[in-house]
Amino acid sequence: MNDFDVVIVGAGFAGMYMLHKTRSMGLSARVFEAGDGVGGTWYWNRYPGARCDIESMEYSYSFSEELQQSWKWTERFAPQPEILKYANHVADRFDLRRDIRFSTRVSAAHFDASSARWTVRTDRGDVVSAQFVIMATGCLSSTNMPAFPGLDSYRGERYHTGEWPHEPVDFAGKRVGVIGTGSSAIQSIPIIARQASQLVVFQRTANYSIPARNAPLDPQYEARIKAEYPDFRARNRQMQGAFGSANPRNEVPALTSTPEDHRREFDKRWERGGLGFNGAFNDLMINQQANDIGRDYVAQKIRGIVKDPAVADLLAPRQVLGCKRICVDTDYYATFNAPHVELVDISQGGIEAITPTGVRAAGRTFDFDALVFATGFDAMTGSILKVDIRGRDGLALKDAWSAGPRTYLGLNVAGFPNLFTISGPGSPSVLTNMIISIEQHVDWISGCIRWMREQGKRTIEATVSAQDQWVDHVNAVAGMTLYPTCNSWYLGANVPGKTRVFMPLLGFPPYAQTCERVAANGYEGFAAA
Ligand code: N01
Repeated sequence: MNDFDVVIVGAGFAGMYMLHKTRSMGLSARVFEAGDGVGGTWYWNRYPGARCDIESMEYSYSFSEELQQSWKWTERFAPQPEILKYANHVADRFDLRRDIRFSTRVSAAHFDASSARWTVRTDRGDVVSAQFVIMATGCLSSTNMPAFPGLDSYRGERYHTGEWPHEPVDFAGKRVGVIGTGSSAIQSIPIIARQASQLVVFQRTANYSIPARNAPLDPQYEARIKAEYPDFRARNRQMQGAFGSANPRNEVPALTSTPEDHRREFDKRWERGGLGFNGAFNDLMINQQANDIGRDYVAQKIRGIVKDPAVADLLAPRQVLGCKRICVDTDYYATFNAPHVELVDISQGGIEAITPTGVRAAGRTFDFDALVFATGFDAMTGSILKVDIRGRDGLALKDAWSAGPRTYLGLNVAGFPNLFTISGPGSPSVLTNMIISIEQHVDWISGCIRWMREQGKRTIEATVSAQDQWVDHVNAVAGMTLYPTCNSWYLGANVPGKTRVFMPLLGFPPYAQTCERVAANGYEGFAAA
């Protein structure tokens, strides 16, 4: 059996930086990656129109000044192929591939208390031992394919946005159905519509989408950022979501502002485009009445774009603005003005069945040449729980999490020594610029391992009481907001049977400070032996 200091599961942005960091500490590491290349979510999500909703100058590693100075983004919001190219560039630049086993999925990780080591098994028969196991499995990497009746009977082409083929898919002249209206659907629908002869979109819940206003990256802006990149990064780390310091939240409540103020601020942000729309007022996520003002603004915008009032009405979201992650699009709403594009409301009956030739829904039957499932992910816990993880006394992680994920700091689970989760549930993760959260976690885990070596400790694990308090804290923070009011994937509500728990923690800066304090106090809340 091969012995390593560290086994890392996944070679997305988290796994790559973790590998780089462990190597720089002189530790031996092995990464296992299910795909045949690096990039994680950007390796799998190759659907038409896939691009990041965080601006390019921010959605990249900050740990290497040489890297951030030398890489050139071409657009304000980077498209998936360019982000994948960047991931490959990083892998080459830091010579990462030699420690990554591609096309290999970790199937099990079991802890042995007597040796204080993990035994890790893969679907290709590898059995390796490691002191530390680090789950760098990504938050949105386990696709959600609902068990629609008749799914397997379908005879046409079938795609899931989260597992898109590597070869381009040609929809020219085809009748296409898209199920779902989340970010993936909203990005791909306008492009599919340009090719397809007929496009039918099945919508269960109308979503909020803000124009991206994507454009070639302004060279002057790029030069300005690069002239002070470390300061720019530092400012962004002070933001709630670790991004967007150039367009911060307007620290004024909507409730005490006038209708003219509302229009001016929302107009400004709608014109600027992107996720900053949600920062128009500081009470949007904590006060329903304030949020209603934002909701009505978006509905009125949709009515201005979509010509058929009945379609515009269907597209106008009802739930709290920002409760589900808002989408960022190019021409999404306008696509429904095309005569060959139809929106079908399935909010009442859902998809009744998939048939051999298409879909039955809303009391009608539809025939398609191709069906696109844009039905999202088993977020945050899906990929972790796919691995048979057993901690002390054979405790299975899926049992420890049977009532929803429980972690301390989103980094470790009581009873699972030396197992770390990068951007795990209970950490800010998906509510932030993921790469910055990843860096913060990797740096913290590395510091912890270094401390253990210095102190001669073999194991570290969260205490049950620290974990209980942390879970209560994450819930209490979410409970002060409107986030828990809708069926979002943040709550696991998109996956039938998944326990409804708000999984990410709001607020990057206080979280990062807490992690620093915990470390400075000798890893407070952890037991090390
Ligand atoms: O997935 P989603 P996504 N019957 O879960 C519908 C990130 N991302 O892949 O809302 C019928 O948002 C579901 O309906 P409902 C980003 O963080 C980022 O689009 O549950 N419909 C919904 O409309 C994003 O939030 C980018 O009622 C069903 C859709 O499928 C996250 O990934 C781009 C159904 C799923 O939407 C997930 O986005 C893309 C059923 N049984 C993704 N089950 C960027 O821009 C589900 N649906 C960086």
